[in-house]
Amino acid sequence: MKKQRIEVIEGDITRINADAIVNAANPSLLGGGGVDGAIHRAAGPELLEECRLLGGCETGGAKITRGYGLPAAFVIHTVGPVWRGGAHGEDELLRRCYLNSLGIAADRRLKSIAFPAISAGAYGFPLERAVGIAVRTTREFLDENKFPAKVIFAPFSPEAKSLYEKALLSEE
Ligand code: AR6
Repeated sequence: MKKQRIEVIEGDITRINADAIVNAANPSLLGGGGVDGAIHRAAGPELLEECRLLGGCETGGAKITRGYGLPAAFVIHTVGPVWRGGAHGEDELLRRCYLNSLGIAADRRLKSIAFPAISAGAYGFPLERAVGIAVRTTREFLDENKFPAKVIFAPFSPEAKSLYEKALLSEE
């Protein structure tokens, strides 16, 4: 049951045809590099216009906009923690990114949502640890919620893909 609700699709998250894709944003919500830059480029300038109205977002929080030029109808913008060695609440803040993003998807009764590896790029969170938190938190949430029906993890490299697959196997 649970397994079918989680899928791993390697590649550019902006191409994924889910109800929502998650953006690994920064507190300004006004764009940046990495997956944030790719999402804004693919969505077009209207996304930035809507983001300007949101007034930023705290670390661990999440806010939703429309997807504009993306195949996804919505973008859920979340702000991961900057890695500062692991003793500054980074794990819990990353967990909140997943819970808050999934919570928005559940409130809206979205069927599918795709996540990049939040914080594991420019923000320096160790990838394997980030993937473990992503998988554990998502599993917990899906155990208690009907929506979203499907969660897609979108690793951006073969190495990242195998880390998701390993985490999904080891926690069954
Ligand atoms: N599709 C899927 N994953 C991607 C894509 C893509 N198109 N591009 C990169 N990744 P990062 P962060 C992966 O740096 O660490 C921005 O400037 C990437 O390989 O995008 O949360 C924001 O504005 C990595 O595994 O996000 C913030 O300032 C993962 O996405 C800051 O970076 C996250 O890398 C946020 O840093």
